[in-house]
Formats: sequence, C-alpha cells, structure tokens
Amino acid sequence: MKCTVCRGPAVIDVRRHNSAFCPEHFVKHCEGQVHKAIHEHRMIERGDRVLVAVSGGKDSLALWDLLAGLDIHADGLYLGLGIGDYSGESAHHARAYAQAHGRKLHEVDLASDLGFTVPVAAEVTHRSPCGSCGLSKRHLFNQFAIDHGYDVVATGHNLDDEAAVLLGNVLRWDVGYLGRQHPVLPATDGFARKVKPLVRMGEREMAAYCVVRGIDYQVEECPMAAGNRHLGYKEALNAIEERSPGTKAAFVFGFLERGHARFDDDVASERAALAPCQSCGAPTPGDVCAFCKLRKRVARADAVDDRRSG
Ligand code: Q46
Ligand code: ZN
Ligand code: ZN
Repeated sequence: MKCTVCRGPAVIDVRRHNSAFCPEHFVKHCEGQVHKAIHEHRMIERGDRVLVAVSGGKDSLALWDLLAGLDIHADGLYLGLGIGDYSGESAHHARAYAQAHGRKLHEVDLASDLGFTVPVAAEVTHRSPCGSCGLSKRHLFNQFAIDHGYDVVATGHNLDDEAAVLLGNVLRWDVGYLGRQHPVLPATDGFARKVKPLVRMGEREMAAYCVVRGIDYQVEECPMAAGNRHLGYKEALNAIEERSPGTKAAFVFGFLERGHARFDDDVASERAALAPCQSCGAPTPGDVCAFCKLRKRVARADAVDDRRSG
C-alpha cells in the first residue's frame, strides 16, 4: 500500500476517499478535513473562545490536537463521571495530554462538585446510565462555557457517531432531534454555540491519528455502554459500510444537504417554548430543567438512605 500523495509506504487506507496515506500526509489529510468542516459550516470564527469537551478518549484528544494544528487555541474541560477505574484512567489521559502540550484543562467532578455519579444516577432513575450521563454532559459543558465566557463548545463526535445518532433518530422519526442534529448549533439565549469539527472523520481514522501523533488515550470502552442502542446502530452501519464504503458519509451529508432544513419548524417551535429553569436558569421547556430534576431525585434518594441507615 502506497501513499496517494507521495508514493511512500502508507500506514492507513481510507476507503471512502479511495486513498492511502503515509504518517505525514495522513496528518495533513485529517487537518484538511477538519479545516473544511470548520469553514463549510462556519463553526469557529477568529477570536472565538473555544472549549473542547475532553473525555480522555481518542476523539476528543485528537480534536484538541487537530485544532492546535490549525492554529485554533482551545481550552479543555474534563468531566469526572465517577465510573470507577474507567473514569480514573480517562482523567489520567486528559491531564497527561494537557500537561505535555501546555494546554489549560478545567475539571468538573460530578461526585465532589454536584453530589452524584453516573452509576448512582442510573440506580436512582432505573434508567440506562447513558441517559443521565448524556444529560449531565450536555448541561455541564454548556453551563461551564456560559459561566466562563467561552463562545463555542467543541465535541469529538465523529462521522460514525453522527451516522449512528442519525439512524436512531430516523428509526424513531424524532423530529426535534433530527432538527437539532447538525455539526453546528448556533448560540441562542442560554446556550453557547456547539460544534462538531470531526464530522468528516471516521472512528478508525481518529484512532490512527492518535497513534501517528503519539497521543496516549483511553482505549477501553466505557463499561456502562455495553448493550446500549447506540452501539447496536454502529454495528449495523459498519456491516453496511463494509459492503458499500461511503454509505455512512452519504447518509449523514445527504441528510445535512437535503433533509435537515425540513425539520426547521419543529426546532423553532421547540425553541419558542423554552424558558429559564427556576432552579439554575438554563433554558428548559418545563419549570425546572431535566438536570436539576435529576439532581433533586438523587438527593432525595440519599436522604431516604440516610434515614434508613440512621
Ligand atoms: S460515558 Fe456516559 Fe458514554 Fe459511558 S455512561 Fe454512556 S454516555 S457510554 S459516551
Ligand atoms: Zn505521503
Ligand atoms: Zn436547572
């Protein structure tokens, strides 16, 4: 296998681009794709303060690294989810990258700062841990950005993630989610801009990028992900992609070009119904936002436990 650009030995092939790359040209390829995504969707403007949601996994660390390669200065925020050794290891990788590259990493810890962990939330709500986890991440990354003057929150969602989420949204015809599924969500009252600069990059490419760049990342999957729907959708899409390379990209980009705008009205009416949460001020369709409700439920369960043991 030879590099499409320089004919030197290639280390990775990217079938949907009919290309293969040596390490140097692979990094250039990744930077080019991220640059294209940022400009095409006007994700980040000069002078924006950017906050990267850093999990310690390959995508978020690659994103942080790629942004720096494109001269976009960004700080990171690591959220401690309290998922045992997995969270400990993830934090280690996030801190090690920040330290080695002289980057600023903020940290928020669910247990010590907010009084609960993802496993506890799952137990109390009797729901999948990913529900409480996703809700907490969305809320806390946004809140942190608003409180600390960041204009943009950048997340490491890649093409495989976006295709799996899109498939889930289509299978349920969830019009609100379809309308909000976009690589850039503009800032509105109470919400910082959200961007996904890795939308053109496959999962396998992000792992390869980290290897080529010598970035150590959390290779373990989250132990709470086992059996979740998202993984099932990814497996289904991988089977299709294997037979027809390029299907995931056609699915996601076709939706963005020809499908997304059809759900504008659904999003506009959802947005019109938002008002500040009575407890924390974040925009919500009810009186109290889902995150504050979750916190209250966990606190109530704690109080019951205390009474029982006391
Ligand atoms: S961290 Fe959280 Fe993921 Fe673990 S509990 Fe689910 S959502 S799987 S990206
Ligand atoms: Zn090359
Ligand atoms: Zn709230």
